[in-house]
Amino acid sequence: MKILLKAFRNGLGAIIALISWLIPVGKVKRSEEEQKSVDAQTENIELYQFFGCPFCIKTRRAIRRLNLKITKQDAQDRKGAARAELIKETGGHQVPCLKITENGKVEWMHETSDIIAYLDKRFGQKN
Ligand SMILES: N[C@@H](CCC(=O)N[C@@H](CS)C(=O)NCC(=O)O)C(=O)O
Repeated sequence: MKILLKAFRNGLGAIIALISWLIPVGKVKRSEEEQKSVDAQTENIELYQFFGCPFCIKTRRAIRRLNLKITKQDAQDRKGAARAELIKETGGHQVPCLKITENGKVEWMHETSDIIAYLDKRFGQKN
């Protein structure tokens, strides 16, 4: 029964992910120079996530809209290093979780709305 529920949840998640991927997003446009600066900043940001989690899909969509190259880490794989790191550093496996490394300090940010607000504030179009 547990396996069936898991398969259903994963299947549904994959369908939602596919639909979200198919629906176009209006991407933020930047000059080449601005994009390079943003790309350099996002080298220090990673998203710990599950592929089919609706909150993660929403976060990935915001990342696409903001035209950000943020590395995604698969925190679903129970044997994976990303999940182990997330549990070790945050005490749990809630996703999405944004890892921000700045000036040698690491911040782990939970909550979809907080993550999107942070990315919008930092990388959104200011006009
Ligand atoms: N309030 C959170 C909810 C996130 C959430 O429920 N994520 C689920 C996956 S869809 C999760 O991390 N479950 C595992 C856990 O809570 O440890 C948000 O908006 O980001």
